[in-house]
Amino acid sequence: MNKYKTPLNAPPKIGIIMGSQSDLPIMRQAAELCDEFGVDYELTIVSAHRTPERMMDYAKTAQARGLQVIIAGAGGAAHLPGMVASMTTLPVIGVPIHSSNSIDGWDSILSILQMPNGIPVATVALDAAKNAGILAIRILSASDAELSQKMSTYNQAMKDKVLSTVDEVASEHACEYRHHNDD
Ligand code: C2R
Repeated sequence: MNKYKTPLNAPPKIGIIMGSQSDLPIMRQAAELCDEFGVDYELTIVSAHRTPERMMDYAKTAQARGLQVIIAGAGGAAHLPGMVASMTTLPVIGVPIHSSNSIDGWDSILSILQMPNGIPVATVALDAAKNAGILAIRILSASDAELSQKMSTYNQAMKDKVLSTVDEVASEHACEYRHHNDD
């Protein structure tokens, strides 16, 4: 029994952790993205500062429990992603959170981004848990053709959506430019 696992049907490939329950409204977006792609994940609260032993145990057992990528969100003095990365060889994606104790978000960004050489944390934009989810799926897609195909479909849908707005805007505002691949 995986003690960090939320009730799911398969062993999770993506671990989503955050320093506090207050991060959940943002971090939930990574979980929703995994749901959209049908990739199992586990989601829980782990804090380097407040639950250091739990953080160490989580990071050290992550790979053996079947995880392939970890997404870690934290705000303010955001040590969680870097500390987790220091205790596993799995790729760690950090989500800086604009939390209530964050001055303006830069503190969270820089504490996750400015890692010393040797222990990288792939840092997404402030509160960009959705992009963290996309990046995690892309990492898995490198060795999963079906998932890679789903990512292509996802990108095509995004492109189609943007191009439909081009037509909408063109009906009200003249523009000479049209790319030959737009149709
Ligand atoms: P509370 O809302 O619980 O006071 O937390 C959390 O990620 C949250 O954004 C405020 C903020 O503190 C952050 N926190 C960290 C860590 N643990 C909690 N940055 C850590 O270990 O890095």
